[in-house]
Amino acid sequence: MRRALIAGITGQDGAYLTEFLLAKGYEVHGLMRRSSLFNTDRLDHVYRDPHETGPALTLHYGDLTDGTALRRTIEKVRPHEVYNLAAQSHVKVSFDIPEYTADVVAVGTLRLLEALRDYDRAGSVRHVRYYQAGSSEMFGAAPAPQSETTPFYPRSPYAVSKVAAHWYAVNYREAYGMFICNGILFNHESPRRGETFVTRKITRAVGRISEGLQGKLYLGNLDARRDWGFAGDYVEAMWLMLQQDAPDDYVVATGESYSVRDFCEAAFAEVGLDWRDHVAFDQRYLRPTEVDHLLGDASKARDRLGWRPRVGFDALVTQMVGHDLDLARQERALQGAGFFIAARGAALAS
Ligand code: NAP
Ligand code: F7E
Repeated sequence: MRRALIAGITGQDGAYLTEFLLAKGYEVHGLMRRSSLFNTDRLDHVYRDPHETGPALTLHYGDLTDGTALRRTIEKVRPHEVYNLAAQSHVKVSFDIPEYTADVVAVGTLRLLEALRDYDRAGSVRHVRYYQAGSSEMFGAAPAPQSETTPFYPRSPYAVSKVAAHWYAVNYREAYGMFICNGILFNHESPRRGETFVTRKITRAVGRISEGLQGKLYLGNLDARRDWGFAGDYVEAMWLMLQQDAPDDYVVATGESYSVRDFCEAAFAEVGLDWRDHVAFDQRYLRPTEVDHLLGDASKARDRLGWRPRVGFDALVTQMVGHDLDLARQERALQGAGFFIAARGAALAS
């Protein structure tokens, strides 16, 4: 049985990748941060009591800031594949906590690679395959469309840290012959997306406004354009990269871009509302440096991996709004039964 270790298993992509690997028969291990509240909501539906079914999914406490625990977990799990999805992944927040972002995203990747370098033995059964979660944010101000040959021009502490992680990964591949792939993934979304990323912030608001639970939706820059795909499609590309004969780097994207304004229009239209009646500007959501236009050219992934996105922009919006409308209806029912529902995250500018 193949064993995979996922750092960042509790995140959006971690949950989809776990489902994908379990369906392929993998034994999945995840690295999870200790939290004062449970943070496994995205995984609870795939978790099975090991006393009843055997250990298909096992969670281990760990943190990319703790190199000793990373080494110990790798020795214990003895993975065939390692997926590094762990990150402080919010671009705007990275301007508020740049040192922490660098410690997790850049140095955290280095810690994991160092642990693997010592564990890995090229040519032996130990030869581990490693996936690094790179980002289109690394292209930043580089003109669209962006491909594997586009030079990086990062525009945030998050993006600078991802560029460092990317080059650590390339260097360890070249220096030590390790099987390392960088995925350069453009924005990918889903009903499991964190609620402070713009797509989910919009679809949550569409649900709540249409159910009378929220007044306005406050946003920043509506002109930014993104290449938005579906997270469930993108985890397959991660896995495909690790199944090739040789390691390489790949852009993963849909090849279409839309503005934040386009997303608002489509999402409010799903419930028969005009976005202009409900969206207001708040400069708190602007970033010190913005990324204006990301549009990916994923020809290499298509030609070499046979990967294509299945879910397009319209279907993605429909799926996310449908999910968040159901959630808002549940909230309204709870409110009707006398439960207090807090407007989550309202005090945070992200
Ligand atoms: P996400 O939902 O924010 O998940 C991030 C994961 O990293 C969570 O499991 C989080 O744990 C974990 N994490 C954060 N800090 C950590 C630390 N110090 N040590 C260990 N784990 C830590 O992100 P995502 O959307 O799934 O994205 C997955 C990866 O792809 C990230 O590296 C992200 O930067 C990158 N990426 C994302 C996109 C996108 O559009 N989604 C595009 C390109 C690249 P908690 O649950 O405890 O917070
Ligand atoms: O912003 C604009 C904002 O936070 C998208 C991460 O997964 O994808 C993500 O980073 C755009 C930006 O994602 C609001 O200014 C307007 O131009 O949803 P976002 P992101 O910054 O593109 C990349 C590929 C990653 O790697 C990252 O980990 O939307 N925008 N108004 C807003 N954005 C937010 N969050 N909130 C607003 O109110």
